[in-house]
Amino acid sequence: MRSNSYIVKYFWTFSLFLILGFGKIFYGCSSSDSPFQSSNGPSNASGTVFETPLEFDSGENPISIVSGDFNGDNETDFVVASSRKQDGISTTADGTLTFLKYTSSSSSRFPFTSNTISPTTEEWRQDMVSIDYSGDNITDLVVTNTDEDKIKFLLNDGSANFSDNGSIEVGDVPLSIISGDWNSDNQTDLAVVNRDDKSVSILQNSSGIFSLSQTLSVDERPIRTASGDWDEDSDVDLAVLLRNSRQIQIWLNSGTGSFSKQTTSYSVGSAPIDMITGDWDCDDNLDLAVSNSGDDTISLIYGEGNGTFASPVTIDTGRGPGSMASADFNNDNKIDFVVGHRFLVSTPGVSLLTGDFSLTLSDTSSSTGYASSVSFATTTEEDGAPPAEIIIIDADNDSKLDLLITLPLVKKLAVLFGNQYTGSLTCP
Ligand SMILES: [Ca+2]
Ligand SMILES: [Ca+2]
Ligand SMILES: [Ca+2]
Ligand SMILES: [Ca+2]
Repeated sequence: MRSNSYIVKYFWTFSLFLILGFGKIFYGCSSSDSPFQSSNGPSNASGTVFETPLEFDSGENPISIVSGDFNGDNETDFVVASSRKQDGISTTADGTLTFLKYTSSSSSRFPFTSNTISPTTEEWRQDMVSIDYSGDNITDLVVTNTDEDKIKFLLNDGSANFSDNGSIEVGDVPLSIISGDWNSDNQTDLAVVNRDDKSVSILQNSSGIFSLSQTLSVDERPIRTASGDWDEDSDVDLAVLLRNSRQIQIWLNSGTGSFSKQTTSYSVGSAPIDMITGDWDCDDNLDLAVSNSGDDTISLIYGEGNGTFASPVTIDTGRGPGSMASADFNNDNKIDFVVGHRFLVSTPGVSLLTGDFSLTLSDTSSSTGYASSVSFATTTEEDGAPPAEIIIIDADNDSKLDLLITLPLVKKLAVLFGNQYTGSLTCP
């Protein structure tokens, strides 16, 4: 299978550069996967809406980041997973976790101390969720073991010591995982997007033991799934984003965690990458948003509250949009978007894979409801760096929303403290 299909070679100032393990925002080698080409470098705007990035070492290829209280002190910590690592001109499985523990005695602007947790056996951990799957009120981890077509359970003893706690087979090349309570029994279940066998695995949790309850056949390569109660009947439904047909399929829940595909699907833009859910217009109906890397747009799909959605609204964003996150930065009860951008800067003989991120704020005077996006640097490195995942959180409790952005190419976690908007993470 697979690992070779992830290798794309770029020349950067005469040195061979290998980019891989980028499944979060990068898929395979078909022509439509080529990053956006540009002659302009990434944004170097820094220190305005957000403070200048602070950057912390986070393993060889940091992609996935999750939050949770992993040591029971009622403070939020973070875990970053390094999916794969460089080994000469190829890559190998890694799976190293960087645990960032909130440390009240720290005098750092970002008061977290880090330690590295190496896996027993190196694994390609492309994605991860933080959930209490065992029901002991301690936050555990579940990771995709992408090269072995499994997901793997890492049980937390309450002091952020994670032990291998079994695994379960899913489909071919599981690249992305989400959690939710599919059968409303107050136990956290899982859904796994399997890229290469065109399926989503539904896993139900019974007292910490998971079993495959359904496999959603989605006809072609899925990229993302998102969950929410689209029809407002008090059970959690799913949406599945398909890459080639640029469609979102809606799967409604019977109430027992059995999902059925709706006949209506929704079209998005070119080369969609990421999908998130939230209530963008704060009307209590959940909505969806998709980043379209091929045409530099975001598709907003507003829910009607009955399992159907309005025709997508397209808004422009910067070059090569990928991972997304949402919150209300400007406190107008409309949700705003932070989008990671990944693109190639090409000059004769040299191509540089780089990126930045943008903030798109709500603006009721605009026909789309949104103002033009504004781009910022992800890193203090002159060449910039493409984001993998973005978390919005108020990390320093000053009511201004901050960003955590994983930067695989420069092997850092960037922390950008907000210094302009006193925002809120969700609708009031
Ligand atoms: Ca429902
Ligand atoms: Ca809504
Ligand atoms: Ca807003
Ligand atoms: Ca803050």
